[in-house]
Amino acid sequence: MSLYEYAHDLDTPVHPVSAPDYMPVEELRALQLHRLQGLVRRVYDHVPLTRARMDERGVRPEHIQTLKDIALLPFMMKTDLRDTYPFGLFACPMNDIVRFHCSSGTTGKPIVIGNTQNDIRVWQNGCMRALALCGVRSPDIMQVAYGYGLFTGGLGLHYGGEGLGCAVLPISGGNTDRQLMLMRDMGTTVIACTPSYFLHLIDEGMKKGIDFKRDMQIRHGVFGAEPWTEEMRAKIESLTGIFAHDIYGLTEIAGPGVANDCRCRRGLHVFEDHFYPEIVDPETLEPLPDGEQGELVFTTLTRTGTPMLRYRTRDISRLLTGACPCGRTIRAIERIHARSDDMLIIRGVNVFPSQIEAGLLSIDSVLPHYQIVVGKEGDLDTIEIKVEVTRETFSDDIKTLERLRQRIGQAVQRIINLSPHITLVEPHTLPRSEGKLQRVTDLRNRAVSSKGV
Ligand code: DLL
Repeated sequence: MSLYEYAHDLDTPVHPVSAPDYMPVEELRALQLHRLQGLVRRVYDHVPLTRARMDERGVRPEHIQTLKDIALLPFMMKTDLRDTYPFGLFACPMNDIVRFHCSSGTTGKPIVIGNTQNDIRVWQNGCMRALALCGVRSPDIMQVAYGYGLFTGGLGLHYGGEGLGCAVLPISGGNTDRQLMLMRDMGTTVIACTPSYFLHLIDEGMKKGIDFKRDMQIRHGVFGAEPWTEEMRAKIESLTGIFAHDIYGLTEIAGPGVANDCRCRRGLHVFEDHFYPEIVDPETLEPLPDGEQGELVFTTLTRTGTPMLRYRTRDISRLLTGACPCGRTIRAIERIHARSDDMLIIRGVNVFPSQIEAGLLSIDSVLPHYQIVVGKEGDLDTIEIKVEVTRETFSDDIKTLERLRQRIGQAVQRIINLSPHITLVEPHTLPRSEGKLQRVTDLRNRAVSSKGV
């Protein structure tokens, strides 16, 4: 059976948890409005910051009469969580909180999210639906190699897998030798981790003579928490023969399980009966029509601990138009290529790391391990891309290597319109990560420009 045919067999029969994915659209909109009205009332009554902002605009909860009226409401941002650290945006008594999660902020203090029993159930529902969308089901053995702890990846996928009746192996991130040993000995069928960590597992496995296609039982990879490209997906699938799925989410909204791609791979379906999506123009903050690219904004329709009204994610996406052939009625977003704050401005040109990744991986002998270093020579910005190439390539003569360097440079230049300096390096020489990988170093401001866990 080809991977494609297999994929098309994935979610039949539909797991009962997926029923809301297929709700008639009118019913879904009515449910969303009902939930939005309840949410706005709760937040207005219990969160002083939002109440003050709504009062300033002359907006009261009863003004929310249609879903479009969401545009009357103020936005929330990471800085609001930081400014009211740790509990200022909580909308329930502390007695109702059963678990905290935190995510790193841009300054020293993390942001703190409180979950009630209800919120944990809503989140688990999102993760179960995400996994069901991937085709994960009992009796899958699911190795959760996302970090457990304040980061939401580990516990989120853990509860999702258990909810579906899978056998979960809660190994957390790191300890790569043990990951590989258990994966092989126990016959893991589903791996959940960042795509960059999975690449590291493949790499370390190869060093030990492990061939994923021959020696492992893995059929599904549930990859997310960092931007990755279709080119990276193709690389992972061809190296391992698994089906690589894209799972999206963020701590402020729940964690993983806010959206997930389906077998059609048009984009990621949002579990919008709980997490209401909008796309806004990041400059004017005006809502954009479906199909247009902008900043992704979420409203947590059903959360009660730290509910978010119009939370600005900084992630760039668009809401897809037209029906999805999989039959789901919940809308889908385009996969996240970038965060607006990951954009590099090099010699005045806007560059996203994912564009560079797409160019690099279009060349066969390039391995999916690279680092981007942005610097300055005099007044001029410079960009160097260090990239691993296969060992066989490295043993080629200098002329062949130089030709490869040029080909890679041209492939990237075609996409970003800048000519990068390409440095070819041997396999296993660039940094690896057990969680989110930082691939960009911007020496111009002496700071590393993407974030980690
Ligand atoms: O990364 C939650 C998560 C865990 C998602 C495991 C998926 C799997 P945070 O640490 O708060 O939460 O980071 C959220 O990570 O705003 C995106 O910029 C990025 N991100 C998450 N998933 C994806 C994805 C978790 N599939 C931030 N593609 C988000 C691209 C992603 N970026």
